[in-house]
Amino acid sequence: MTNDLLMRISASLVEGDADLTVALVGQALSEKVEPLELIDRALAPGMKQVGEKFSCGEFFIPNLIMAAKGMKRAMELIEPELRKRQLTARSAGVVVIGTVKGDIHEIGKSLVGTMLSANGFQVHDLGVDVSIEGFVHAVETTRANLIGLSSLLTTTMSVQRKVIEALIGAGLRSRVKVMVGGAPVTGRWAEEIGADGYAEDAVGAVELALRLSAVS
Ligand code: B1M
Repeated sequence: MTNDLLMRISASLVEGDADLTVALVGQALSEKVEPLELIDRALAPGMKQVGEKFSCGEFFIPNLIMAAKGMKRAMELIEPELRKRQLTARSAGVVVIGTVKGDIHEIGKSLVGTMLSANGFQVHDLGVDVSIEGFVHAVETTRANLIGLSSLLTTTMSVQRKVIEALIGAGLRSRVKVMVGGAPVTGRWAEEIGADGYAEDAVGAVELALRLSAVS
């Protein structure tokens, strides 16, 4: 039953039927399906499929927009459930997070932010298309010990490097650990640009943030 429901959620996302996605996600939550399972086994695979269809020319921008709308509305239902499962009451650290300049993909970044806050981090989410100066300013004005840079486009990955260079220039690099992520980002890239770590997904991002906070 759960498998069938998860497949229907995924399919509704791919078809761009946001109302159906929301209804099915609501049903799954009321049937006590774990929110992370919903993301990992239904929503994320659905979005991946949308991306693949876009890549091969079967889907166009409106399909991406409709799928993103379904995903965002589904996340509005799931986020309170994730927060309810907050694992720790103590503050694990302070994180500034955002999607870099030139990039407006927000879903993955927001999911990482939500998961971090559900795990005890105080999160300052700067949004999308965040300027280099915006990141530097946020580190200056918060007590952030971590900064998270999300990038979904090959063309905006270089901005992650520029933010790190700007942090060095502002004398802030030793104060914050830098984590990077997003579909085209790899561990090798993180190493190349001098970041402190890379995470493939939101669960990995929490593990990484906890590890980096422990040594900062
Ligand atoms: Co765009 N897009 N998009 N898009 N889009 C991709 C990323 C793409 C892979 C699709 C494809 O071609 N297969 C492709 C990028 C190719 C590349 O450069 N390598 C692409 C493109 C080309 C574009 C445009 C250039 C299209 C155009 O206009 N011609 C354009 C760019 C706009 C811009 O940013 N300037 C564009 C626009 C859009 C929409 C606005 C229509 C929409 C976004 C809407 C929104 O966010 N509000 C959109 C969407 C929806 C996608 C896909 C289909 C889905 C992205 C998503 O939300 N995934 C995407 C295809 C794909 O990724 N397979 C695609 C679900 C989300 C949960 O996963 O974001 O990967 P994700 O986040 C994960 C991990 O990456 C990781 O954890 C998250 C949770 O598990 N993670 C981190 C993310 N950030 C992290 C930070 C961390 C750690 C982990 O630490 C700090």
